[in-house]
Amino acid sequence: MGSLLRHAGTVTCAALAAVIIWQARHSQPEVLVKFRAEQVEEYCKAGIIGTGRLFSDEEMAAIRAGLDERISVATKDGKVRSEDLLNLHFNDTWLLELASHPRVLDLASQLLDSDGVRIFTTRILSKPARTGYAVPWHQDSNYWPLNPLRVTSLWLAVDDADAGNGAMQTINFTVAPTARSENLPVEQTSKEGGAHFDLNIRQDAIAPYEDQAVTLVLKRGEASFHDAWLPHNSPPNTSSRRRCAWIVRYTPASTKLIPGKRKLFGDDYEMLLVR
Ligand SMILES: O=C(O)CCC(=O)C(=O)O
Repeated sequence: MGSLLRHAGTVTCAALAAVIIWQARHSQPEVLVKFRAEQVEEYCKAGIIGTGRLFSDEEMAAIRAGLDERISVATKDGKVRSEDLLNLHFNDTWLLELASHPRVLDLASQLLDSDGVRIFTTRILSKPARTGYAVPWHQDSNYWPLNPLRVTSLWLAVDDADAGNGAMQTINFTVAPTARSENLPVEQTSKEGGAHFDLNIRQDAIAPYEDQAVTLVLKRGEASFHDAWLPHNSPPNTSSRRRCAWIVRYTPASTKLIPGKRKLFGDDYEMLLVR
């Protein structure tokens, strides 16, 4: 497994132990088809759960090739960064099928405790080697005008992800219980912008928890699901390795968009019912 580095400050024993426990709990040789009851319980407690291996090496080779192709087409003219490839599934059947993979929908359905599942958004967030951007501390809940605001996000590692190449870090609900249902104070860093992170948790609000952040070290083909309210970030990728993720947000069938709150989600925004 990759080495553990802390985003800021030194490695603490608690943080190191948290990562070791994370890795031990979430690695298994076979692909995961169903969460055990204790995994669902852990998700409810912590706001995040690892799937271990979600796709086989063979499946991942095809997924990676398909995503690489989309990245190269979408970034060809240099107008959009590979971190910001949002909602391509609306015009791409292959991506819609990937987002609707039955194994993933079964797992999302378990975590949402809902037979019916919608795709809310998809994103390819591929941090190129050396110049990959940092994602600031945020809660997704701040961005999403949904009622009820129940979302689980699949984060599939398309490349190995570790602290060296900008893996995601989380502050679990066990550490910051108020974050479970409240937005921590934010500062708006720029005007609202589609794929950009502009509602960052204020430094003074995140500081008390930062030394207990967990780095999600995942091998290609492994994944995690996180809750909409979970505080998370990721450092820049200054390494020589790319760090690419395929991210899909799922809601229960009953969740509705509240139109007019954010530009990206207009009256005609479609939350596709896929199960
Ligand atoms: O991939 C990352 O570094 C951040 C992803 C993220 O913010 C999210 O999935 O909500």
